[in-house]
Amino acid sequence: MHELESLRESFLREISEAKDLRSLEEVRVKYLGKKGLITGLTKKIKDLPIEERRSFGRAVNELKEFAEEEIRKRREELQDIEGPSYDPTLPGRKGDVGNIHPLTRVFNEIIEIFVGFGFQVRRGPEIETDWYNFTALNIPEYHPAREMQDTFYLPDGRLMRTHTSPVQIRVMEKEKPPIRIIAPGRVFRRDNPDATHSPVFHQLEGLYVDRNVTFAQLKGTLTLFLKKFYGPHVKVKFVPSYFPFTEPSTEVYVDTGDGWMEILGAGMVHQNVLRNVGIDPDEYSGYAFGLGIERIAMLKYGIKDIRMFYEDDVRFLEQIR
Ligand code: FA5
Repeated sequence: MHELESLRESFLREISEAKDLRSLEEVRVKYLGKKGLITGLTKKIKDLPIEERRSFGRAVNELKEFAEEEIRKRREELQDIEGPSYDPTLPGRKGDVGNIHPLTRVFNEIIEIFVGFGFQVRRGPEIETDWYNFTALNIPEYHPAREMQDTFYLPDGRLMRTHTSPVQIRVMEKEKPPIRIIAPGRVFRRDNPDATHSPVFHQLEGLYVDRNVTFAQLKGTLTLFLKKFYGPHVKVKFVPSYFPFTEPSTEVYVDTGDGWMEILGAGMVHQNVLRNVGIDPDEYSGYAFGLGIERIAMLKYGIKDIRMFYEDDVRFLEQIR
């Protein structure tokens, strides 16, 4: 027992004399290491006569736990004095953070503006029937407009939608005017890829049907949208156009700085389309528009080639935040 007491004293003296972590570690090894002094005592327990084993064993274990705890406390003290073992003035390591895809970003911004105007978001399927994609939109089977929107067909005769306009039909079939919706989504065409065309691209449809909807409202809404999206100084022009499902029809161009770029088609919903969904054209009128999302994004960010959006090159993707 005397031995334990003097061991405890020398141990306490030595750890208080340890002035840095390294010399503390030496003390730890001296007492608690594999061949340490305290460790040595625990090995001796089994050689003692049976009546001494228990009390000696307990005392040694107590000393061992005490010593471990004292080492831990002293280590903390020394760590506080020495400071952290790394350099806290170095810049942190940055992990790679993901980024929202530019097309998603543009979609979100556009949706937010139109929701602010009172439009609600609706979605339709990417696989469509001939009826929704063409016939109900006043594009009968042998109409030349079908050639401009050639697409990919499934064996059962269904097709990949060529525009978001079929969502107009789906919504008007189900809902009663006033209808004020937008429909974002992916569309497909048998177009050869080039700098401004992709066989898979994105559109956002808009539809407003109510009593007394006018072309002036269409023009005002689209102009206000473009000012909110591109800024108040954007230059816009409305050019007469033709779509089988609107009459009259227009295409909207935006000044890119070197020339005009067509970004959307629009017009007053054709009376035949209203009849096809059981809405009385003598009571109601409507306007509709379809924005090309890629073109709108290209204009906003000065992107010269549409294929950049689909190549998943992070050097491109991380620039648009
Ligand atoms: C249509 O798709 C009509 N559904 C738009 C519409 C809706 C008119 C409602 C009237 C009422 P268009 O084929 O012009 O129209 O395409 C609309 C926009 O999609 C174009 O202005 C263009 O920005 C974009 N676009 C068309 N083809 C491609 C393509 N291959 N790649 C990328 N963008 C395209």
